[in-house]
Amino acid sequence: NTKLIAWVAEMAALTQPKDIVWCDGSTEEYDRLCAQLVAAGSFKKLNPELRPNSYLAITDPSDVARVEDRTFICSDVKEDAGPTNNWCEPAEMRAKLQTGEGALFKGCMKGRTMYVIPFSMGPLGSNIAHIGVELSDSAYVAVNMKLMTRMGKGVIDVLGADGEFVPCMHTVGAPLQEGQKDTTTWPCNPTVKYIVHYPATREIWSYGSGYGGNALLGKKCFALRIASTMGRDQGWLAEHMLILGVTNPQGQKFHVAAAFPSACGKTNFSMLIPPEGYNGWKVTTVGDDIAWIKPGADGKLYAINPEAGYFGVAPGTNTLTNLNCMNSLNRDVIFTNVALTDDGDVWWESMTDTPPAHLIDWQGKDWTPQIAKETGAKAAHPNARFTVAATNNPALDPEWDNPAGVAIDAFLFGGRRSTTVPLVTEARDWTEGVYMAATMGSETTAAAFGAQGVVRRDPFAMLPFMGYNMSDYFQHWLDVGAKLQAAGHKVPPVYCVNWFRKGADGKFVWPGYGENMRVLEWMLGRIAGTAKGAENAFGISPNYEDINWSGLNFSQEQFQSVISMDKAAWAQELKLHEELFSQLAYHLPVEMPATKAKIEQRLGL
Ligand code: SAT
Ligand code: MN
Repeated sequence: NTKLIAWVAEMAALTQPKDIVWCDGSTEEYDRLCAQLVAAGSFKKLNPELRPNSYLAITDPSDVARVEDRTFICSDVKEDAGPTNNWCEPAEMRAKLQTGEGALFKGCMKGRTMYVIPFSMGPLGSNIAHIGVELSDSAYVAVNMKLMTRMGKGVIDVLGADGEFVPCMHTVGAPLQEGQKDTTTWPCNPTVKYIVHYPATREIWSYGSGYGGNALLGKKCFALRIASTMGRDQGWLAEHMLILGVTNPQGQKFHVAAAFPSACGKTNFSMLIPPEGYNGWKVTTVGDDIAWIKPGADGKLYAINPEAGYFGVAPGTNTLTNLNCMNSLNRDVIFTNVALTDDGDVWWESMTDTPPAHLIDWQGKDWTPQIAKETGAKAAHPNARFTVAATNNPALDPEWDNPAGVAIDAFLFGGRRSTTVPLVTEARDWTEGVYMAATMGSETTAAAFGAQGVVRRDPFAMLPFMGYNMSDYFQHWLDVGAKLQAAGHKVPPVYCVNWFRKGADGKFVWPGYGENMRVLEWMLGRIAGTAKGAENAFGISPNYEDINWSGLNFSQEQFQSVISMDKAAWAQELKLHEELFSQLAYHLPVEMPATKAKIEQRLGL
């Protein structure tokens, strides 16, 4: 591919690495790079008897999460990035990163190896898939990309002589001078970080971080921010959604796509194990984080998981909250920022009821339950992660790698809200569904730098991942639905869910995890036309008797406290919708305020 060869040469001239390695994606290569990371002290090989073929990486304390305030959408005009994104004029950003005096990428890979990492987002050769090539000076990135994407030689073959790819430039931003050795096992730039996207030319430039979504550029940068702009131009959707298959005892299978903000349980939901009383039901995972969705010729919406692995939050994961995930993590895992046990295994908060008597915490310090009690020190960082190939998942859906994708039967949108938002509400139509998704709020988590537990509007769970103007994105969703309906097709129903309502005691009322199956069953019943519900101001919610309670003790009162709509709380909530709409006034679809007015009318406000 002449374009690829020329680009690699041009980037090598800019960044001046000491050598270049073209990744082939083989197991030999993976093992070699991991051994190299072990030798450099960046990886610790875990006890092969307890955790075969697995490693622990510990990052610099400054480099533990996505950096939203350092993330830029450099569209030609500011309005195209919209009010929810940081924007910078492309020429100005290019000067800063590439062309100006002291530009950050000039010589940024000195003393380091540049890895050429070709990857496919989606099954190789699928007409929904797209190819990217990441150039990175981090071996950690190369091995993570091997688990997270279809990476290596097969991609070069699909690319052919003149195939298109998204160029993804990445550096940890820590060049080494002649003869200088790394003084750290996690090279990064603790103070200067840029996560930059040029939607017009479909380029990604990431500087200074080696962590997760900042550095594994196939994930949020490509599969969401750049892909959302591709989807807008080409009539498809790039979404922050898990995709699951659910099969009922009659053998009928449905596919559900569900959007939740980072660290709100997408991985758990996608690997759900139906509870006691649900004999014959089965949930299978197509994807746990991102969905690319295209309308098919038959009017159905077909979704693929562009990724090939999971980069999930470790703390909180255990055999009760997510047994399939724990079983996925038995071997072949890269752990980042979890704690190390004395026998060379890993541990994180709530992995087991009783913590080990002694650990080395994620900052390399001694940790005991007593120290934790006294100082509040966490063994694992709250955003500690595992990287594992999807093929390790015992609940992997047989269709997960199908290039045609799976037909979506329902969309779910859910935030983390301790009050106000009901357990589940069905939108009366597509527009009401888009409204629900657009106005979604959620309490912030450790997945991004900044204050935690603060409610912010997170439309479609896409706030940190939108590649263009949020209002134009709402319009795009309305358009996709309108086009299907105009052609005589049905659109999938849309649901708003909230697993996170708390009681007066500050505890979650809804048991969540596997018990979410009950909500899922109600939705499937709605699709089949068998389940009942009651209209409220926001949409349609189940009555107590519309949910299958077999095997669970959940009283009518408890149910009321998670399903009820409090008028005063909703008057408050609608003010926040209004605030969002005034922020997004430019190009805001008229359907948004019109839907809000209907809700107010129904509430008698
Ligand atoms: O670091 S990531 O962006 O990959 C994780 C997340 O925020 O969902
Ligand atoms: Mn995510």
